[in-house]
Amino acid sequence: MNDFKKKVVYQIYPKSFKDTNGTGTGDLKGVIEKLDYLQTLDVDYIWLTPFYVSPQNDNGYDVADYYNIDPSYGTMEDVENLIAEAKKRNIYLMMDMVFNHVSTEHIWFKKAMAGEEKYLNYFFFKQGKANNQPPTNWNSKFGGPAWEYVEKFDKWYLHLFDKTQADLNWENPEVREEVKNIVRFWMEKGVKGFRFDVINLISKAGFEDDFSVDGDGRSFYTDGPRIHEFLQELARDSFAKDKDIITVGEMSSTTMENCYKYAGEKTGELSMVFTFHHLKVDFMGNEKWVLVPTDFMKLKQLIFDWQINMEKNNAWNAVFWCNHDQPRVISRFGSDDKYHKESGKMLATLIHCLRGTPYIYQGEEIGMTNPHFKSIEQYRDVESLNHYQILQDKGMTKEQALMILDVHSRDNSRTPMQWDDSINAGFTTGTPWIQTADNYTEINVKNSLEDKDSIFYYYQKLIQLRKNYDVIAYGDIKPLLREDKRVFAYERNYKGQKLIVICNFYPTTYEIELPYDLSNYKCILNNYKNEAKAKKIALKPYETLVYCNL
Ligand code: TEU
Repeated sequence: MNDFKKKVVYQIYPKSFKDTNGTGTGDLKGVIEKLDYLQTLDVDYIWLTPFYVSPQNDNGYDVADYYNIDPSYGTMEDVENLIAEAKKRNIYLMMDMVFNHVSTEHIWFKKAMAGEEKYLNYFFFKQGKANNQPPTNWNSKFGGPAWEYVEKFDKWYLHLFDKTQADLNWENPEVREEVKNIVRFWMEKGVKGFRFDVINLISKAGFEDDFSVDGDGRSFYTDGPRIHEFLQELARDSFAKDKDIITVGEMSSTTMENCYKYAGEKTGELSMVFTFHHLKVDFMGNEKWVLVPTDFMKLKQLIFDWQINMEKNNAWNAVFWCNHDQPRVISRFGSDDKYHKESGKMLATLIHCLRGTPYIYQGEEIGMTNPHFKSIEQYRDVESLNHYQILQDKGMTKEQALMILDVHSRDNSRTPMQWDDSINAGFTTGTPWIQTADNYTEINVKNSLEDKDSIFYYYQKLIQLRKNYDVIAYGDIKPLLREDKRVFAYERNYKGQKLIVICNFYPTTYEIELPYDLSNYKCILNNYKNEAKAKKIALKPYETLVYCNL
C-alpha cells in the first residue's frame, strides 16, 4: 500500500505556471523545465489541473476530450515526457478527473444535441414547468439557474456549473463505463494519482424544488443516495488495481459522516478528501460574495472537529489552505506586507503538522499574495465576472462589487507564477493571459532561493520533518489551548514521540501558558531566531514554534 501519509503534493495550475513558447499561457514543457525546482522542494506528487482539450470557459474544467491534450498546453508526447522526467526525480503525476460534467463541446453532448437517444441518456434533459420555467429552482454554482433551455427538444439540461458544463448522468451504466475507460487510459500512461473534481455531486437524489435554507438545490445532489456505490465501483474497476495510486476527492459541502466512507482506510473508496468548511470562515454561511471578518474560533473548531473525528473513524484528510479556487492564504489569514515572512511560515506550520497529506499550491511556497486588481478588465474567471454583475443587480456599486472580488475572486490565485524580477515575472515573454501581481520584483523564486531564511526553505524544512519524524505522518491529534482566542496549538503523539505545535494567528505579541514546560523539549522549527524554554511564553507576532521530545 502506498504510504501517502509521508507524501506531499504540489498543485500546478499549468495555465499560470511557466510559458515556454511566448503564447502568454503556461504549457507542459514549462512544467518539465521546472521539475528540478520542485525536486529541490522535495515534493512527491504534482497534481496538474486539467489540460485536456477544452474550450477553456472554466479554464479546463470544461473537458471536450479526455483522451487528448489541449494544443495550448502541448501534446501527448509532452505528457509522456513529463511523466518520465518527473519519475527520474521521484515525482509522480496526479491527473485531475472532471466527471461530474463535460463541456457542451464534448462529442457526447454534441450527439445528444443531434438527437441521438443513447447520448441524450448521458445527460439530464428534463421537461420544464409551466410558463417555460426550469424543471427545478436550483442555482448554478457560478450564478443563475442550473438549467439551460433547448428549444428543439422543449427540454432543459442540468448544469451545476457554467451552462457550457453539462452534468453527466451517472445513473446510466454506460456513463460509468466511459469514466472507467478514461481512468484506465491514464493509468496505462503511468499516472500515479487522481484528483476527482466535485465527485460528491455525481449522484442526484431526484429533481424537485429545493425549499431548504440554502434553497439552491445542493441538498438534492450533495453526497447523493448512490455516491458510495458509484465510487466503490469506479475504484474496483480502475485505480484500486494499482496499489501505488493515490486518490483525492474534491468534496463540495460534504458531511463528516460521508467522509469517513469516502476516505476510510477500510472502505476502499478514495485515499483522502478535500473539504472546504474551514475555508468558509470568512463567508456568511455558504454565501461567499460578502465582506465579513475571519471567524478564528470557528476556524479552530472546524479544523479540530474534522481532525479528531476523521482520526477516530480511521479516515484520512488532505490538509491545505490554497488551491486555484481560493484566494492566497497569506493575504487571507496572514499579512501581505509587514509580517509577510512570519505569517507565511506560521500558516505553513499550522497545516503541515496536522494529521493529513499536505497540498502546496504553486507560489504558496514563496508567499505569493492576492494581486489586488483595480479594474474588472483585469479579471478572467467566469465565476467572478458573473458575480460582478449579480452583485450590481442586487444594488451594489461597481466599487463595492470590486472590493468583494478583491477578497474572494478565484483569480487571486491564478496570476502567473513569480519566477524572477524580469518582465512578467519570468513567466512568459508574451502577454500573460492574466496580469502578474505587481510585487513580483520582490516576491519571486529567484529571491527565495537566494535567501536562506525564505518561506521557500521553510516549506522545504517542513517536508523534511514529515519524512524524518513519524509522529507528523502517523501521530494522533490533541488540541491545546482550545478556548484561546488568538493561538492555534496542538499536540501529536505516536509511539512515545510527542510533537507540540504553537501558532500565534495574529500580528501582536501575546502571552500563553502551556500545560508543560518547554525546556524539556527540543525546538525543531520556528520562525524567529530564539526558542522559548518555559511554561509561560510570550509569542511574537505570527510566531510559530514546533517542539519534539526526541
Ligand atoms: O470546484 C468546485 C467548487 O464547487 C468550488 O471550489 C468552486 O470553485 C466554488 O464553489 C466557487 O465559489 C471545482 C474546480 O476546482 C473548479 O475550478 C471548477 O470550476 C469546478 O469544480 C467545476 O468543475
